[in-house]
Amino acid sequence: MSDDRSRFGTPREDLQNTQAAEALRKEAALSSDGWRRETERAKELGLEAAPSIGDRTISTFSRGELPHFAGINTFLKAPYVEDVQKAGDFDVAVFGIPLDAGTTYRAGTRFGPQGVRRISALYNTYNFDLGVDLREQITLADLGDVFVIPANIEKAFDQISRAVSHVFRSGAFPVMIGGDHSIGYPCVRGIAPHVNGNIGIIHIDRHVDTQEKDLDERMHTCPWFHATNIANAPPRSLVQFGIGGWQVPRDGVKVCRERGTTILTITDVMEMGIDKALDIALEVATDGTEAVYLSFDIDSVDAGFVPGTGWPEPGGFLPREALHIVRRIARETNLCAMELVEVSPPYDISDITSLLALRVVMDVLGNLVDTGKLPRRRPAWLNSDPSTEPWAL
Ligand SMILES: [Mn+2]
Repeated sequence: MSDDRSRFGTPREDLQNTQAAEALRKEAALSSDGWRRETERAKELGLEAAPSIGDRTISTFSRGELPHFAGINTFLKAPYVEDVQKAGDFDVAVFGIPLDAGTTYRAGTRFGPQGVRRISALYNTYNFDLGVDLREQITLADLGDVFVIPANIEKAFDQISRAVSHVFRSGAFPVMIGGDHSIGYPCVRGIAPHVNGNIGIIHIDRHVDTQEKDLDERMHTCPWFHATNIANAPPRSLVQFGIGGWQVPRDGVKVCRERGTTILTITDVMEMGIDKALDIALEVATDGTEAVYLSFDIDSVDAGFVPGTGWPEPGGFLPREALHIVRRIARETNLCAMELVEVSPPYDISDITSLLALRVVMDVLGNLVDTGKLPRRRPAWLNSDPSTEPWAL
């Protein structure tokens, strides 16, 4: 019955140029070599399956992606690369920054990396609409977590800058999973000395995060005050997208006004249309810069979708708007690294906050692959041996 072609459909003429039609064509062109290597490796390390198992790609011990509910949850079941000296052997290096010392209300972001890794078991490496398969097209490592110092935020910052610097200079594309938003400053500080030229920062958030201190320390309300003090991360190249509501401290607003950062509220984005707003954001972040850094705060999304965060605020982006935003950022900028912050699993429900955070990261990677930006050649602006050590800035 299934071979009776008289029962098959034919693609409609008027749907030849849809994303779905293109997705079907792209899938046919993808390799399956990575998958074959993974199943061979699983059999070698995890034994041939019992004789009663018909599918001979299955092993006795689970050693790869399948089954999704089994195994040890690294990010997307990527290899855990214990030796960080090997970071540069991979196109993308994901690592966690489990810090919540910078939170000022709900804590719990120290469990953010674990939450995102756990739910990442749900995904495979292929995305239908993009027509990409990360396993076939790039190499991905999970480097584990930075050893943060929970009782001393400045020492934690030094550890974070050192870690980010190490990964960044290796040439791998760094993905940092926080952690609260205070990590934005030490992450940029770890990158800045390695970029010959200026860095633009695209900050997706409901909060400005630009005050000098909060509760007498450099908390999660403060990263962009300090990051934009770095010589090659000027405030004129900082875009703050989605800001608004009842949780924006006036001390931070004053700094934005004085330094001339570019802010677009949710209402601005709605009124001008998301693509026009993005045109402006991309222009500000790329004008006169060599590379763009993406800081995505999960609380930029409406509180109804992201209960697992420190300062939930109603009225933010819808999930598919968030995905559209990162799609365009990945496709249209010279993205050099990203951070995903403020996922707090103790407040989450059914892992939905972690899942959206994961999706944001995955969509950035997928769009970088789809546009040929990953795997990347060593960028001309990348300086692996700067005269300034980042933690000394
Ligand atoms: Mn925020």
